[in-house]
Amino acid sequence: MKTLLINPTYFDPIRYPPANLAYLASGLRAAGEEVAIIDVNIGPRCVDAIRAFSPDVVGFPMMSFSEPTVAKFVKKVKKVAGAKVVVGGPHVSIMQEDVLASHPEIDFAVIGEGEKALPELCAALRGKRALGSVRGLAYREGGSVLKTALREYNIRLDELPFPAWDLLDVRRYDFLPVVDSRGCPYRCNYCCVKDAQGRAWRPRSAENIVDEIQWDIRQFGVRRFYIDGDNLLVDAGRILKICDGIRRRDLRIRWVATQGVRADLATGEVLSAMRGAGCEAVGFGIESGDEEVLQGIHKGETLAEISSAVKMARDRGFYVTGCFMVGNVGETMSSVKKSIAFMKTLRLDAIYVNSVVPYPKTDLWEWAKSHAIGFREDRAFFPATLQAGDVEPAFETREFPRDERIRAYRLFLREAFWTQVRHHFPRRALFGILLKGLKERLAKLAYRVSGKDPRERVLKRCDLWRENP
Ligand code: B12
Ligand code: SF4
Repeated sequence: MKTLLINPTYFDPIRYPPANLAYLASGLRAAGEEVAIIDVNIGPRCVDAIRAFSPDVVGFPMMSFSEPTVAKFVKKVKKVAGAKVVVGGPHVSIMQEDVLASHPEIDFAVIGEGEKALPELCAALRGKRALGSVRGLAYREGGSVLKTALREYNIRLDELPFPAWDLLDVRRYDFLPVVDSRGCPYRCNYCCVKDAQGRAWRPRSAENIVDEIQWDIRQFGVRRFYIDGDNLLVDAGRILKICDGIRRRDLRIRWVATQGVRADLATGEVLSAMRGAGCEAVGFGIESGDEEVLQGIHKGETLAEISSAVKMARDRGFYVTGCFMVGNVGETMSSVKKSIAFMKTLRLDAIYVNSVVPYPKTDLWEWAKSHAIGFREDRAFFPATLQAGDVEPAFETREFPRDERIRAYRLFLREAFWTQVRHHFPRRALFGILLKGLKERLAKLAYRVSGKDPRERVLKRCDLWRENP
């Protein structure tokens, strides 16, 4: 059985290799299945490749924000290949059988991890087992959507084969991801990882991670990596061992941990070890500069912990990034001003500001359903999370009405921009910030005029996306 995996999620200008699909492909290969991957970010000529491979099954990953994009791709793929279509990924694990109910053109939905479920589905399609025996599967039968027993999040990550990067042209990407763990025990109100990957933190061993990095260097000549996991530092002993392994094996890599680093877990010892092992950038999800808001969103961190972690990282020469949110539970214009004031004290190298979006089934989503005014469950606002333009807030509250939310968001963006300019002046990075600011402004203008995400141009380059492929 031939399975083709297609990455429909578009990025611009950085290219992130699809770790999800590389893992799925290695799972399929381990089960003796034939598999190929197409990334629409890389290969604009997909139609010929699909016809040449002639797949029996085509798989797409689906996030909440990419649901409409995937739905459109599925229709086109059906025209070109006529294969069975299966979707998986965070949005599917969260919405489960609802995904099939909303998209008649999709045949199967895999809920949870796919490395074992996908080969089992292929076996079922070959008639070797019953569909009903594949755990974590939603499928159609006699006009209704059925769901099998859920699959537990219990894959032992060290036992998985390394991601099948050989199926992608790795030279076309900026770096390779290393998925260090799955699942998260924390309870941030806006986060869906508990449903997407499970509540328990499942780490890979330090040795297994360093083996993978060494294998990537030997096989593909790659020396730039990023940590693609949610919680790198939960076990301080493990991260120290990872750094020690990188140094002892003399791997000479450059890597970044711009996500997955919690400020409350970032000790001086851990940060020094990371820096010594070639880590150049760390990023903190700061979210708010108001202690009460931090508590309200169950971040489990204090402003003092954040300040201290950022300072320790700066002192060790990291490029330090920080992400903030505007409009969370309990937020008002005055708390946003506190966030701005806090942001200015941190001397961050790069600052990202997002207008809050309640993703399905998160605590924030549940809260918004009962407390917020004008909460739109239709998810049509998801493209807004891509920072493409001035964001229409997903909801408003009496204490923080819509117009004020927009004003606060714009104010934060402006202050973040000038804070970065002042911070980098007169260093070379200043040029990059100014260029980024200019590009963002043009993108916003295009967004406002056309109502379309300008970064769709990545999709438009792809022949499968264009009408009548
Ligand atoms: C790395 C990462 C990124 C990276 C790169 C993403 C990439 N494509 O490689 C960057 C930094 C660019 C990024 C950006 C964003 N991200 Co992000 N990201 C992640 C993160 C931390 C890890 C994803 C990953 O690679 N996991 C490792 C793989 C192996 O696991 P997996 O994806 O779950 O895949 C498994 C299963 O889901 C399943 N599966 C997946 N796909 C498929 C397909 C098929 C056919 C099958 C059968 C099974 C299957 O099998 C896989 C193997 O077991 C997740 C958090 C998380 N833990 O999932 C957030 C996450 C996916 N991101 C999220 C968001 C919101 C964003 C942004 C919108 C943030 C923002 N405000 O800008 C942007 C969107 C950018 C864009 N254009 O897509 C949300 C999505 C929520 C949702 N409901 O959809 C998540 C879940 C974070 C969260 N806590 O809420 N992200
Ligand atoms: S935001 Fe990060 S720390 Fe918080 S629950 Fe999600 S994955 Fe865990």
